[in-house]
Amino acid sequence: MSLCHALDRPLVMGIVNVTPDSFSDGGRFIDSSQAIAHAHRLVAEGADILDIGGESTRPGAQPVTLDEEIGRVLPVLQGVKALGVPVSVDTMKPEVMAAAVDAGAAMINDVYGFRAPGAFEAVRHSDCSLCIMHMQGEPRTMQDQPRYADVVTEVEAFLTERVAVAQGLGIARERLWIDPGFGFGKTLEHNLALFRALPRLTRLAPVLVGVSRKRMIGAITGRDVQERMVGSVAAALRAVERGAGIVRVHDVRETVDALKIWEATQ
Ligand code: HH2
Repeated sequence: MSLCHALDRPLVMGIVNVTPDSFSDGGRFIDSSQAIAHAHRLVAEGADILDIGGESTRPGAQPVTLDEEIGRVLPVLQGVKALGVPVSVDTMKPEVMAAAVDAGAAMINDVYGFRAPGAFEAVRHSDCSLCIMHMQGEPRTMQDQPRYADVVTEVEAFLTERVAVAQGLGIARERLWIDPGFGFGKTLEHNLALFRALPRLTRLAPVLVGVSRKRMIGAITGRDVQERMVGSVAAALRAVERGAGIVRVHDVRETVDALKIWEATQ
């Protein structure tokens, strides 16, 4: 199962973290049965896709070993199959990608933009979709001092190059999604410039936007991480208005409601 581009409406991707240190839900779903139960809830709330992640990419987060990550992600992937919704796996590791593809993942979501040696190759011979995200630096240090001469041009150039590499390897364009990577080596100003540039980025490929509960929402609203739902829903709505095809969110029920109103009032 892959996520084809011919979407008649924006899709809501529900976040399922299987990590002890994800920034926004503090490891509440480290146990796979809890993660599976959470996934069931998100689908009942209207999630169109699930995004399962076994390694936190929170600024300052520590990397996890390959075995640890596979041990976190695969049981959850198997456990949510019966739900019948497409499942994305959020990973930077080619070995995890290959295992996820074998286990039936519909999308591989790589915040490192498939730059690890063997990453594109791990998904190439499947019909799995790919989400190619931009990140400056690496998670541990990316927020130290992000710098760009022109953030939009640089992010666009990076994504253009990655899309070309993927296509050069025979990965069909219809399988590719891009993501400017909000908060990944970016200041608030960088994030806002990229947000404004979403219509421009959609000319390259369909865009996935992940701003849910992030620091930029906190910086704008002055809210702590557990109080960023309304800000996150507003941002998701704006992202969709500016052309996002998928929004990656924690608060599925609220985002789905907001999008229903948006669609009904088009
Ligand atoms: N953000 C996070 C993780 N994966 N993938 C995409 N495509 N776009 C994003 O913006 C994105 C992502 C943030 O990760 P983490 O710090 O683990 O927090 P959470 O998973 O709770 O959002």
